[in-house]
Amino acid sequence: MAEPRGRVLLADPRGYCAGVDRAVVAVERALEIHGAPVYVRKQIVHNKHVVATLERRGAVFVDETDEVPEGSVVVFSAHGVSPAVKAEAEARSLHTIDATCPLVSKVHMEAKRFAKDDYDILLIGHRGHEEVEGTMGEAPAHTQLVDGVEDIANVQVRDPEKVVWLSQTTLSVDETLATVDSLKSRFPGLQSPPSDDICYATQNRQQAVKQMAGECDLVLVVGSTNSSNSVRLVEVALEAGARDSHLVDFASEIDETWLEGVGTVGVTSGASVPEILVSEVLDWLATRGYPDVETVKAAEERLVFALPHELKSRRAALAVDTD
Ligand code: 0CN
Ligand code: SF4
Repeated sequence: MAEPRGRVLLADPRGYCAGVDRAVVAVERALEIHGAPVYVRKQIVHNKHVVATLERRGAVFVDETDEVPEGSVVVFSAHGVSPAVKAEAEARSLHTIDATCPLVSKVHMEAKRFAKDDYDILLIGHRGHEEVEGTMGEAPAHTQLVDGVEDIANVQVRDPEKVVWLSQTTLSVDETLATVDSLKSRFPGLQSPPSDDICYATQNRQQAVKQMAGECDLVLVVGSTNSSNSVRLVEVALEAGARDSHLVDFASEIDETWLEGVGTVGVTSGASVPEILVSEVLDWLATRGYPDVETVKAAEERLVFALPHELKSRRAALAVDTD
């Protein structure tokens, strides 16, 4: 064992949220029920390890439904899909299992409702992110994307008293509030979403990082580079006072030089990250002089979502068959 060099602060909550757990279990159940291959449109969640593990079990990840053979089973990812994608899948007679997180679906419903009432919708989110593409697809003619304050000057609305902002679920809370403030200076009549679009999991993981960042010389965030909520945790850590912070997919990506002069290491993980990857980071740190782990708790999470209904009814049907 190495000479003691310091301690670890471990964020709680971290890792899997209810929507990710449901989406990953949905693919596993689909494989059990239908057998391989089960097609998945886009990464089921934005995590390299999760995708590689499901691939080994027989999941086939595709970019678009036109890559799925007619009549096959396809799972839609946790980030959601536009109505156009659902229509394409139907046209190809695909058996779809919709693993869209219910909290993403909630934002889709809001977009539909405000579009029906003929509002202009300003969707705050990251250009090109799958969730944003799905949400915008609900009401393309009514929705404009605001990807940071730089986009605000280009926004055009028809009636400044009939404008609402909505957002992607996995943004930085503080950055989004700043964007909303700037939008409100341009459109004082701007309305807010009926409830928070940034989900509980995103908020809680950011809160836990904020609580520990001021004490940390280094914050390691486990997560993939295309995972919006994971990348945000690095930014939040630095903004909240961590001296240094890095995103790693695996313990093997940690650079020994990051530990130079480091007494306290913060550790957390994004909402799409299995706990095994965090355990491996803690083991890696323990063998390098950081064996003591103290938890920093920001919230208690108990939310669990039921599986997509397509799986529930299939399982029910199978159970009846075997009776
Ligand atoms: O990492 P994720 O798959 O997705 P983003 O953070 O990039 O949105 O985490 C699950 C979130 C959802 C939906
Ligand atoms: Fe749902 Fe939030 Fe998890 Fe995304 S991060 S899957 S919105 S609970």
